[in-house]
Amino acid sequence: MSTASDSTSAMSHHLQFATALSESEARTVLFGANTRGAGFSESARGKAGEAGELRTLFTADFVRTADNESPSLTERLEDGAPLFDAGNLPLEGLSLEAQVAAVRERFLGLLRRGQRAVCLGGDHLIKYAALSAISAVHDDCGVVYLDAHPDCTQDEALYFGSILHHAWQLPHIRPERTSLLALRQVNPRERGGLQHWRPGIIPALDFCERGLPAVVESLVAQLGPVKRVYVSVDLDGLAPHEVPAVEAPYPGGPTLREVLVVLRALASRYELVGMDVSEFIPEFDPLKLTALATARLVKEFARLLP
Ligand SMILES: [Mn+2]
Repeated sequence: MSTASDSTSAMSHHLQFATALSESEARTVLFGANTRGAGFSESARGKAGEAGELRTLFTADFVRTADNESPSLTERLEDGAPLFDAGNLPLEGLSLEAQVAAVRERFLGLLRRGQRAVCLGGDHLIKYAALSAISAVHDDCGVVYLDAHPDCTQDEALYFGSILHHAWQLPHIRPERTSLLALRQVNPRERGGLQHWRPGIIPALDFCERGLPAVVESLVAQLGPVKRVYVSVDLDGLAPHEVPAVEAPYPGGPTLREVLVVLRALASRYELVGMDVSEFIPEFDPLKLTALATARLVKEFARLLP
């Protein structure tokens, strides 16, 4: 832990890969939003979070720093010319509602200008904020929700376990246009939410049992006749050996490579309007594996073309 904390002073506030000269000219805009207030899971790590021991570091800056220290082009040797790094939203001291409103507003501005928005959390609050902005701007947008968990507990309170229960009550976010990608850890209350809302589901085992082309085929079928797609990433959706620094790791997820292949296939069929990435805990990332995986996801996403 001391290693991670010691490096805070040297943290970068800008991703050097992002070389667009101004936000207005950029095709994709990255911003950090360290939301806090979505709660913590029942896991031991979650309990540490509740006790205030976690999340002292600014996640987006940790990702930027790791990538700047180990810089690279995308795998197709592209640079970051279409990507602008807009820094971090100031959210310190704001209520849960005010944090959601601020992140939603940032998404709204970018979506309305037709720019692709990428938000690094922060906790699950960014997901609800993003989806409520999507619902306000687009009536034809599907959602790919990469997560080991379904986050659809039918609960009045907005927290990490009820994000989709609330999002599916928004006018233009619909369960029949949502695909839960790599689902594999569901509790009985969440099963009740799944039975109520009936979203599309791609179980994690589909990645090996049916293979990537079949996964893409199922995604397309589940998203229905949409033109656009928004991608919401809980890092615990990925295989934890590649992305270990999350609060609720659960074995058996797809690799980063598999997810990048799926995203590439989606980009060839839909306009990808944005992405959020949440639940990264820098204190658990001494090798910076999770940070580098997150950075790669952002960089490849920024260069995905229709
Ligand atoms: Mn999750």
